Amino acid sequence: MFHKILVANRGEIAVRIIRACRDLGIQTVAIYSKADRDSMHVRLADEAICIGEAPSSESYLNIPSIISAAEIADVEAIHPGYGFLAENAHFAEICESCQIKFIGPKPESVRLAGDKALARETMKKAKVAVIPGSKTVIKDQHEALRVAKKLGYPVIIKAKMGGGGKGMKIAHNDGKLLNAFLTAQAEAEAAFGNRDVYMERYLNEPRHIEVQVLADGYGNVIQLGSRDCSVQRRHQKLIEEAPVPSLSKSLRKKLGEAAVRAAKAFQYENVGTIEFLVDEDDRFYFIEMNTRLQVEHGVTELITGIDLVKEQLRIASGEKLGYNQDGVKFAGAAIECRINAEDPDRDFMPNAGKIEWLSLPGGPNVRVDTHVYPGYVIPPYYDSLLAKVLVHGKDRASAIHIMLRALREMEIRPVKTTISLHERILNRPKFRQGKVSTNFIQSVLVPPGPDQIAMQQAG
Ligand code: MV4
Repeated sequence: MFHKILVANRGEIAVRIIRACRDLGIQTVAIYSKADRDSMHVRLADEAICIGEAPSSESYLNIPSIISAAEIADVEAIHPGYGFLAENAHFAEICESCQIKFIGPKPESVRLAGDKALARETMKKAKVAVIPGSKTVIKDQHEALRVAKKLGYPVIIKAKMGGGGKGMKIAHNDGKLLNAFLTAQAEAEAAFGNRDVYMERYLNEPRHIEVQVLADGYGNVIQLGSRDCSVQRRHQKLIEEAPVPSLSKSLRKKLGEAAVRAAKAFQYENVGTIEFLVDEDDRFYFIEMNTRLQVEHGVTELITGIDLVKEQLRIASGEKLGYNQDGVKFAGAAIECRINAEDPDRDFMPNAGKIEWLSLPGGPNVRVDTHVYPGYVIPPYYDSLLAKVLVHGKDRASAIHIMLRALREMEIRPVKTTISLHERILNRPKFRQGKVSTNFIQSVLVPPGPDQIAMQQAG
């Protein structure tokens, strides 16, 4: 096992990784930007190195600075967390070339999963269903028309190097296709530096279901059940839960088996997630593989009792999986609510500033993963996630009640947060029935008022 690792991240996930390391007796080195000087992860780590100015490009995305910090602190490995460089194959390669273990998959797996068009072809070979679509990249508008005609409308155009919904464009007919195609190419170029796009038939009202996989360096691959991430706004997940409710036993089994086949096809190592869409007829399709620990990993931990960050560290240090598939037992239901510093009544406008009052929920079956504390000043430079509230109940109905109790206990003043939105969602009959699609959130959100529309129009 490692003696000392560098945590190349910030916020709640940096705290989460430091805690797992401390449990395993591993020394930790935090990196931080000047804006994060007073952050919790800096206080909790054994050592901390300031690596640059507040903007991510000058700090948490600055590969030379991070590698220099790792060399100075003489660490054996780097944990990238999620976001930032967690799925950057180039960074993983640089770590390996500097004899620093990247705590995650091999760079080639990151690269293979990162090319969404190539990933589809890899899945077909592994007999994992993909959504009917183009065999490769769509080279021009004439080909786009041909492929769309063959698929049938509506179609969705996606960036080859995209993910998480960025650069996706939906077209409902030939008239809309050209603009969607050209816009998707332009957005892909701007966001990913690669304009290549591919096309799929668009699934209306799908459920967004993902399966957690765990793979060691000796070919052992297991799956740790499913998570439902359908409650999301503009591809930002708000609520996640495990297991997925209202799934038949056979569909649950088929999803798990498909996820293991997919991980093997990517020659995967470490913790990863296979994302599927499930249509109204319970047919499921692979859409992406995430080669990182996810924000929502905690709900899987709560129903399996497996600490995924510790498993990452064990696998990266060369250990075999501590479990086989039969050894994984599932118990109860878990739900996570993401508490963001955003105002749901003002179109999720982010708000930064000082936390003057903070009361966090607690008690039986409640877990809060957070980096905030009374007096903490929320910086405006990074994502708006303040805390994750996770609960575990004997079943889904109990988990919902425990979550409502926890949210009622929670107060962060004067910051506007998503706490009240979560209470609204959890009280919706459709959510309680346990079968919401990715369109559900629209029915909960407050439509923007005339002043907001005016503000948006004013830009
Ligand atoms: C789709 C889809 C419907 N049809 N693909 C891709 C990125 C992933 N995170 C979500 N993605 C989707 N891909 C096909 N062929 C629906 C989604 C999707 C979604 C799309 C638009 C708006 C919100 C969404 C939320 C979850 C899934």
